[in-house]
Amino acid sequence: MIKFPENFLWGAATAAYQVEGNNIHSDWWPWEEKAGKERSGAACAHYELYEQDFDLAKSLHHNAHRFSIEWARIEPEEGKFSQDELNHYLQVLLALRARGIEPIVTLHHFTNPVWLSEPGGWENKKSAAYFTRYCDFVVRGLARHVRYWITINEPTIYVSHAFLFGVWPPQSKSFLRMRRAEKNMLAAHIQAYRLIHKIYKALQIPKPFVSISQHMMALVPCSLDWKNRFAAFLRQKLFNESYLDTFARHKTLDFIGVNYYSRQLVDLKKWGLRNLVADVCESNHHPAPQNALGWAIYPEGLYQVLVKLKKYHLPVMITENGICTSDDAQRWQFLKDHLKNIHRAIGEGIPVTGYLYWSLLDNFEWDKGFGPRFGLIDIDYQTQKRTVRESAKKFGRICETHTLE
Ligand code: IFM
Repeated sequence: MIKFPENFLWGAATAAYQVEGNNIHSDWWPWEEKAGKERSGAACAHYELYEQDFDLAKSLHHNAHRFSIEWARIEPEEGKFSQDELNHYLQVLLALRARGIEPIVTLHHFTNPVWLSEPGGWENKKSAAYFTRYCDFVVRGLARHVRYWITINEPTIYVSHAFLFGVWPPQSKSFLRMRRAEKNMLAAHIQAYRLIHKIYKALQIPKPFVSISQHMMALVPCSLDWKNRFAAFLRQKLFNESYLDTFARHKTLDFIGVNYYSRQLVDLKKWGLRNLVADVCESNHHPAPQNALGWAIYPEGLYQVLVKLKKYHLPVMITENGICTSDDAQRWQFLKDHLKNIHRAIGEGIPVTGYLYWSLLDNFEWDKGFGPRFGLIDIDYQTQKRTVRESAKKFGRICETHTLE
């Protein structure tokens, strides 16, 4: 039997664009059409059905829930802020609080208002200032109901997919453009962090906990050959730690939000900059089960990632971890195996304070559309009917007892 701390936060995460539906002022909306992708449309109609969804979360004994605010709803036109939309998110917060669920609120989760994408999106020198101005409006309005803020979700994934690999809007394939966006995102977090603390101080309410959600991969050398170990070390610095290092230097992290899904088997084919950062093993040396998107399932990687965070001396929250699969027994196995590895890390002194499964609901998986099923709760997209999966009920038992039998 494995026992987790009594004050542990248990729950699940979502993101506005993936569940709310009809985010017509966001850059992904016109892009889906232009790029010929599956349309997000009404998604899970969570914008209307959030109370029903939170009832289900409560019935599953969740005591925490992460969701995001859609910037384009709050500021559909540059400089014009919507009090009605802010009020919607206030109602969302009150609905969580009324059910005894602690909200963890994300301010940027991959999408931007269309008006921002036109003058260059995150490449625009003013983007950090625009983001901070939006945060100012939101945080002033909601501060009294929120203790945990995530400024930006997975900034490394966002900048690489949007500006380097060219698979997300604005589909750029340029290292320089990625670096420009990255610089602005780093500045955006630092400015937002300071602003949020300033607002709480002015309102004389207890200090908030502010962080980012950092996507972390277990970087495993395919063989113990020193070249592979060196490449894995370099990738750990670049992909997993560089943003955290910058923010830690600026003292702008109150905890570390970790999103963990998979591993990368590092196998250097030859010396070269590209090879150092991108070569992976293509043979079946270390077979692992996979999720529906073909990502290797590697629970011990979560332990490996967590112990490397010791040097930051900060609390850690798992802000995402999950599997897309049509086999719900596989989801339950995934959950148990990852929780065991978190428990092991806690035992070794890593102060993990919470676990948020990705995701509460099946949802719109970006350029992959609605195919991948990550949810604890199944969505019938024709009828918007919710069905709680067996794995969710078993996870709910852990949330209730803080114990994994
Ligand atoms: O769905 C995404 C989420 O938006 C960010 N983290 C990874 C998830 C699964 O790909």
